[in-house]
Amino acid sequence: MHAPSLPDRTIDAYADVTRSDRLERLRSLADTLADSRILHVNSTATGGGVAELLRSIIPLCNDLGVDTDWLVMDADDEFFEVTKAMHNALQGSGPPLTEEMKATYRTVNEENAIELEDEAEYDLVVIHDPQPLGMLDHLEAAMPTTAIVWRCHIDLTDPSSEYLAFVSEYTARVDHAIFSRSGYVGDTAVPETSIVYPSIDPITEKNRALDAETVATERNRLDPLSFEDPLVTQVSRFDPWKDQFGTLEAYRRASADVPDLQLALVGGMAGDDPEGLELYEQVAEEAAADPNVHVLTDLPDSGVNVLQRESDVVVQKSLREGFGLVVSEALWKRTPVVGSNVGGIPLQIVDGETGYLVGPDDAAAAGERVVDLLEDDDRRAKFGRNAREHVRERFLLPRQLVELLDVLADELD
Ligand code: UPG
Repeated sequence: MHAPSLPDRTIDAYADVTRSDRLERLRSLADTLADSRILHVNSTATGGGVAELLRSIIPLCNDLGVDTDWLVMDADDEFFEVTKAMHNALQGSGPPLTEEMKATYRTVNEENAIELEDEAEYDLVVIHDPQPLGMLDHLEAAMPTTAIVWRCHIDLTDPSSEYLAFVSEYTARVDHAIFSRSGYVGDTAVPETSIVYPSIDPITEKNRALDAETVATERNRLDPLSFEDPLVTQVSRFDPWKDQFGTLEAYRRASADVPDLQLALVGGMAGDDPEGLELYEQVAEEAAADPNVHVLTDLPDSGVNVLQRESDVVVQKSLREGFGLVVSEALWKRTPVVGSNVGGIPLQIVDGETGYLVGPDDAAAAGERVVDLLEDDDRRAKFGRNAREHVRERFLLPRQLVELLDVLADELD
């Protein structure tokens, strides 16, 4: 296990974007937890939504006086191939689950859990996603008084029953499980559950307002992409559920009406996702023939910020999506989003008000909605204003933190 380095955060920095009663509630919950030691465990320090959330939540909890650590599992590709299969199968399709895969999963989890024995005693451990759940086998014996909360970030609308049964062997033994939507609990064996929507952090380099000089620098760096011509962007890990091929199809449909349209497909590789490189290569190959399609990897957060801010429309054509931080990231920057009506996306896109929802298999409809928005500057501006307010109230970090600390305080009561 290793501890990622973290930025500084102070709760005062959120005063401008948070109702005062919410801030007071946060401080009072933090007081309740002041004598507790809390640990969050996940499987990657970089890339992807879970790392994005923890990078803000952990320092903010500490600023509030709640002693909170974050440790990331150490594992090799063999383990991550098993857990990526698990992730895919829990979202809807994956290979058969073999005894060998289960053995790899258990061994790596045990090795990581043993390392925890040398760490200080925790009152509560939050396990993020299925990868570290197997640590329970060891933790139950080594830390018998520690409360365990499972935080599930994935879309469990239609999971493979074989994998769900395997994961349920563990989830049945945690004290509490948190899901991102009520529809995800389904047949998962869990003692008690809460629903907490994820959130974006408005003060990070990715989401904060940028001065004109930074915008100009990032725009130059993105050359030959032009900000003078219409631009559609999707920001996603290279993962089959993000459906970059569907986004390409939607772009082609839209280009028939808007010939100078450009598409930016921005993606990164998460440390726990061995599929990413292969998918990136397939997407890049398919995009290579069209000079108006730009497949961009490893952009700095300020570059992602500029693209989400300066694109005319953002697309999120996922086939499954636990929540989809990228949707709120774009909406917060007043950019309307055309997204699939799956998982957490419809919580964020109010159809006809902050963007448009389309069926996950309907790339043509996505393309048509992009055209509708590109052809109407006033509608884009109006949706952008609505989008900012929608996210301000519902999907910023202080709201999520209140709900998370509420669950943790209950468990430690
Ligand atoms: N990102 C980058 N650069 C890239 C690609 C992605 O910075 O090139 C960031 C992106 O800005 C966002 C994060 O990575 O902050 C991706 O988060 P998200 O859109 O939420 O997707 P996942 O990585 O798939 O995150 C998982 C779930 C998702 C959920 C999230 C938190 O799949 O649905 O919102 O966990 O619960």
